[in-house]
Amino acid sequence: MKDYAGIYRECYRIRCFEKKVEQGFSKGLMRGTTHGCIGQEVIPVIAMREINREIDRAVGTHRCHGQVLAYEPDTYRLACEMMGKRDGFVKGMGGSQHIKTGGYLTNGVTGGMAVIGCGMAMAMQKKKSGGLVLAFIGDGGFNEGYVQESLNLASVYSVPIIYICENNRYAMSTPTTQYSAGDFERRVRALDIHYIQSTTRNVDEMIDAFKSGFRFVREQSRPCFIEVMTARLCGHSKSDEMKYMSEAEIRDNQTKDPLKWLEGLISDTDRDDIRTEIEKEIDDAFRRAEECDEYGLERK
Ligand SMILES: Cc1ncc(C[n+]2csc(CCOP(=O)(O)OP(=O)(O)O)c2C)c(N)n1
Ligand SMILES: [Mg+2]
Repeated sequence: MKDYAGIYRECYRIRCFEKKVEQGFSKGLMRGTTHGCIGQEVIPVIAMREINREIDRAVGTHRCHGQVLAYEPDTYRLACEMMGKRDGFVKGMGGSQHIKTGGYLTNGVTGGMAVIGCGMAMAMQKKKSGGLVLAFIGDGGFNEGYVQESLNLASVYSVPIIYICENNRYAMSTPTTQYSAGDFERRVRALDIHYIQSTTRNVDEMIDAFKSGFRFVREQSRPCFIEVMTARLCGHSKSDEMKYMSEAEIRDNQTKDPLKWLEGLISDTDRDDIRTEIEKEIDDAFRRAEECDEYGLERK
C-alpha cells in the first residue's frame, strides 16, 4: 500500500503555499516575480522521497517552491525568503528562485542547474561517494544548448544523474510543438541515456516509474531521464493570465489535477484533517514571516 495520505499532505502544503504567495504579491509583501507550481506538486514530492540525504544532492529550476518544500518542508523559512527576511533559507537574499537548503540548490537560469548537477555528479563519481544527483529540468530547459552538451557528457562519462523533466508542454507562453523538434524520447535515447516516460495523470504509476529510475542510476551508475508529462494549473509567472491556453485545455487540465486523484484514494476524514492542519501551518508561517526582520542591506 502506497503512502497516499503522506503524499497528499506534502502536495497540499505546496499548493496552499503557492496560493498564499499569490495573495502575498497582491498585498505587497513580496516583490519581483515568482513561478508557481500548482498542478505539478506531485513531481518533486515523489522524487524527493527517493533521495538518500546522506549521499545524494538535488538541483532545481526557477519553478522551485515545490522542490524546496519537498526537500525541506519549512514553509516559514521559504515565506521569509520570498519576503526578503533574515530567517529565509538564504537570509532573504535569494528570493523565489535562488535557494539552498542542505543538499538542494537552485537558480533561475533555464536548464542551468541541470548542467551544474552533471558536474556535481561527475565529482561524486570520481570521489566514489556512492551518491547521485537528482536534477529537475523543464521542457524549455531541455532544449538549451548547454543542457544538450551536458547530457552528451553524462552519457559518455557514465555519470550517476537522474533528470526529472517536468514537461508541462510550455516554455513561458510557447507550446513545445512550436519550438522543439522531434520527441524527447528519441533524442534522449539517441544519446544512449535510459529513458522513462511518466505522467502526473497517474500518480500510482509515477511512483513506480521514479523508483525504477533511481534504482537504475544506483545499480548501473549511468544517467536516467524521466520525462513527466504534466500541466501547470496557474500562469507561467505571477502576472501571466494564460491567454495562450484555450478554455477547453484549462478545463481538461483541471479535471486531471493530481491532487483530486489523490483525494479519491484517501478517506474524507484524512483529507479534511490534513487540510485543516496544513492551512493553519501556512497561515502561521506567513504571519510569523511578516513579523520577521528584513536582512538589512544597511548592515556593515
Ligand atoms: C538562460 C535563460 N534564458 C531565458 C530565461 C527566461 N525564462 C524563464 S522561465 C523560461 C521558460 C522555461 O520553460 P521550461 O523549462 O519549460 O520550464 P517551465 O517554466 O515550463 O516550468 C524562460 C525562457 C531564463 N530564466 N534563463
Ligand atoms: Mg515547460
